[in-house]
Amino acid sequence: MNHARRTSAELDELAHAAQRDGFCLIKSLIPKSLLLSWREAFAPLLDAHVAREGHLKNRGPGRYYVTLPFKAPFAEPRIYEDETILGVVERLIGADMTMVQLATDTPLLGSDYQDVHRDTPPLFPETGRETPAFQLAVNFPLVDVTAENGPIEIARGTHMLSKAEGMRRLEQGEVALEPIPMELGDVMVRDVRGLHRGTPNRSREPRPMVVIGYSRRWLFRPEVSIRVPRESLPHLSERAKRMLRFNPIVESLDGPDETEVYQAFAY
Ligand SMILES: O=C(O)CCC(=O)C(=O)O
Repeated sequence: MNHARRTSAELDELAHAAQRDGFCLIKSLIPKSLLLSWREAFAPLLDAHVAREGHLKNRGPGRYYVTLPFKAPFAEPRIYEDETILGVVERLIGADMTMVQLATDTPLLGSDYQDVHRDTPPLFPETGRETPAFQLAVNFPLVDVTAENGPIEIARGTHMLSKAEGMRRLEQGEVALEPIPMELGDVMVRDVRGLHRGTPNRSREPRPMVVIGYSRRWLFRPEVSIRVPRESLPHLSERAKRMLRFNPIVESLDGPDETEVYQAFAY
């Protein structure tokens, strides 16, 4: 699966970049053919989501957060157990981390700039200081992300600052928001505390960005989960079962779609 298997030193370097900048980019990691099957399977899920709860507009106009079902093609160990991805993730949040989120962020034509935000509050707000990473987003797009279709913008290095200090540095021009273009197949490992925002998609095609959330072993995020079908359990590796251990096991993924519970997302 890995186009070129990364050495341990390369994984150290990627993890170091993420610790320094708040994110790192892994180029050409996932085969495009796999992502094209995701894109095809995702289109009807997006349509159904917009029809069902598009009026909520909780991510901003023309922008949708859609949870993916843990079944083919999305339940894909060649991605969520990819050795390069997990090598970086484990270096950042520990080997016994958990996988807790499988979803997408998609701006459409008509979307706008989001307010600059982080995806989580600090662990210890009363100290005014940040800690090592505890919550990561592994992001990869289902299309090429260009200047036109709404690249995420991130302010490098702000994950280790309080939000107030990060915003001050942005306002004073000491740091800047950088658009992050990505090609189909590229993967970003992102500390979700880095200040960032979504930008407008000015094209006619949706710009889906997958997010797989990984957390330190002691972190519980009630706003996200992966519903794991019981019938999939015998097919999961021991590592996958361990990574998924805090998620609900369900008898079926069918049934009425529930309104997305991950509504409050910006801190
Ligand atoms: O998908 C993106 O471009 C970023 C969206 C985002 O930051 C959010 O909705 O929290």
